[in-house]
Amino acid sequence: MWRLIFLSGILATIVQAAIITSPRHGTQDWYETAIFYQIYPRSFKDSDGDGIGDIQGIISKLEHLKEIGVGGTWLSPIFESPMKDFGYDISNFYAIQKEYGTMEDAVLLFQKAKELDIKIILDFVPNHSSDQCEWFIKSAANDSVYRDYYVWHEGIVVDGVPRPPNNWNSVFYGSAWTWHDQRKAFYLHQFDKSQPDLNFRHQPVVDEMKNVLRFWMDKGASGFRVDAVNHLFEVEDFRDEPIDNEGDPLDYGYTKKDYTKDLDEVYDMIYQWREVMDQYQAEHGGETRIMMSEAYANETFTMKYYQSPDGSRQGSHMPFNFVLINELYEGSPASDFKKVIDARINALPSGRKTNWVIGNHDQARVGSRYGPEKIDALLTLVMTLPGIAVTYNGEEIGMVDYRYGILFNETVDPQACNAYPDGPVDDGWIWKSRDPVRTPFQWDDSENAGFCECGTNRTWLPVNSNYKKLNLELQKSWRKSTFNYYKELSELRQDDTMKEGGYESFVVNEVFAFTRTVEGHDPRLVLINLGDTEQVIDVTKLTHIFSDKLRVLVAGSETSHEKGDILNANDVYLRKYNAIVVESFSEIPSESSAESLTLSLSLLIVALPV
Ligand SMILES: *[C@@H]1O[C@H](CO)[C@@H](O)[C@H](O)[C@H]1NC(C)=O
Ligand SMILES: *[C@@H]1O[C@H](CO)[C@@H](O)[C@H](O)[C@H]1NC(C)=O
Ligand SMILES: *[C@@H]1O[C@H](CO)[C@@H](O)[C@H](O)[C@H]1NC(C)=O
Ligand SMILES: *[C@@H]1O[C@H](CO)[C@@H](O)[C@H](O)[C@H]1NC(C)=O
Ligand SMILES: CC(=O)N[C@H]1CO[C@H](CO)[C@@H](O)[C@@H]1O
Ligand SMILES: [Ca+2]
Ligand SMILES: [Ca+2]
Repeated sequence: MWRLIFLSGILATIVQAAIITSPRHGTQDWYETAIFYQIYPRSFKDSDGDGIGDIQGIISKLEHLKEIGVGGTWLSPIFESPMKDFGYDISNFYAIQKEYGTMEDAVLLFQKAKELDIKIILDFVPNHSSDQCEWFIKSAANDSVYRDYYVWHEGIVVDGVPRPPNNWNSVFYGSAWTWHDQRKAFYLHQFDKSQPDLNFRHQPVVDEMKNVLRFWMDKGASGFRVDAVNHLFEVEDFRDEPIDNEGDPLDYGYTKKDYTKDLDEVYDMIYQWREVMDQYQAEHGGETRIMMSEAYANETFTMKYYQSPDGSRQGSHMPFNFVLINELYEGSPASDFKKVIDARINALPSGRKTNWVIGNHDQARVGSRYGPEKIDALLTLVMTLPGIAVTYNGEEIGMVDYRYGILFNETVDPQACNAYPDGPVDDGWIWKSRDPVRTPFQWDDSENAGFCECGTNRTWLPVNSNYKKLNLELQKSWRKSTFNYYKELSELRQDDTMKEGGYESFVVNEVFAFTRTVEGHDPRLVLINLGDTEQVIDVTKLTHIFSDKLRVLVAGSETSHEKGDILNANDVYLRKYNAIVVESFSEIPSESSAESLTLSLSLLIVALPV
């Protein structure tokens, strides 16, 4: 009797101990271990045949997101807009663009996604509105309420003609100032001239934008991805910026962005928005509403988005980490991967997670930047490095840019069109254009790649002509496809080792390798051959934590290895661009925690003094 009670007491203790082996288990918030998926709504799925993707289209494909293990999806803007910059020019922050659907559709999307445990994050574009926004029209008319909603300047009069007040240029080429005849002043626009900058030095604008956040949280949004946030403030005295690159004085890169980007006031605004979201949370309950922030900025600046330097104010949950886009390239050696990735992980404030991004609607697709053969290698990094994984729609099937397939007269991106108002004088527009990365999602090999059944209506951008060979349906039918590999990686991420395990990295020739380890589980090793020659790795020379035999957990579509293969640790063969994840293998089964628990339990019971 006594002995029985004693034993069951031990049992309870051990079960608990087994759970505690993962130190931070249960303390991580939903977003910290999630896969985020960016949907570009215009190109995802068209439900009504007009050639433009829409909200009902997204609803019809939520199962796809579920299948690949997505926890949150962020949508590029779906708000009312004249579409000069495809939704990044918002004319009504409180309404849905008609061609995308209705407010009811949006609310339905939030609900349907929630049923599948997928959170919908909306794009929040605070820096500017459309010039067709009621606020701007009233501001231009010198309306007493809206007069200071935007950044106006009367300019400098030279020979009786007003000139822009300084040398600031727009990201999309040309002066950042445009004359407005009605207001008799210039307005500032860091992007297209149809996107006047809001004046965040004016309190009513600050209040209005906080209201926008609350409005969409009330509708059911789980958070926001904040667009172009480092452009929010400019110096108050509008001084000229120093010249950075002589050459075309209308080019964005002409000046050094000392007075128009990354100003200290930006962080304060981020912390204020976070307060709004935390307060909303406290009042309404539910899971954490999150803020993701976009800023192409260096490490020092990016870290300030997380929290104030003294840690007293919180900021963005997820400042995007663009190192795999901005600091590493097709030709980067494995040693650069180690250097850049380690630096980013080491720079994090304590307890915070980074995230890994390899594409979005502004950047060449990963397969086009690194080469199609390296898609699996890059996906492996995104999915197995410590932190949050971010996928841009189409990456999961390895879509590539349609760079030479779109003609100039079919090009719609203002970044390309503005720079070439007189037509294609050279082929520079081909590289300026972001259209090639925004072509419709390739679902299957039917007409328009299954994106729409639109008869004689054209799709808003041409479908990549490679869709018969590269589409989701086809990839589902091949065992070794990028899509199936993506799914394996997604499943691999689900356990404690990947969610919270430690990280240590190594470089051997052109192989980048790193461990993921957590107490009580077999150590894992990720091996990625970034080079174009085959490699043989002696893992025992890298670290002593692995046994002599390794078991393959996942193997990229380019490798000769198969899931379940047993390899000799001193002799791991990798073809060029191969990626695999392995773990220690021993004859005594110890791979699953349930088995190791039984094992340690029986050992303990044997050891009990009876
Ligand atoms: C073509 O688009 C129009 C709206 O622009 C829509 O009314 C029509 O149904 C579409 N045609 C097809 C075949 O879906
Ligand atoms: C706008 O209104 C203010 C206040 O009434 C006035 O001082 C200013 O001159 C007006 N500006 C224009 C361009 O009408
Ligand atoms: C980032 O840029 C700022 C300003 O140019 C500089 O002070 C800072 O040292 C830079 N940080 C890093 C990590 O390069
Ligand atoms: C673009 O120009 C080509 C000829 O260069 C023509 O065949 C095509 O119809 C044009 N497309 C549009 C959308 O105007
Ligand atoms: C990645 C991203 O969302 N980029 C956007 C930044 O902001 C400008 C202006 O709003 C857009 O044109 C970009 O698409
Ligand atoms: Ca449509
Ligand atoms: Ca601004």
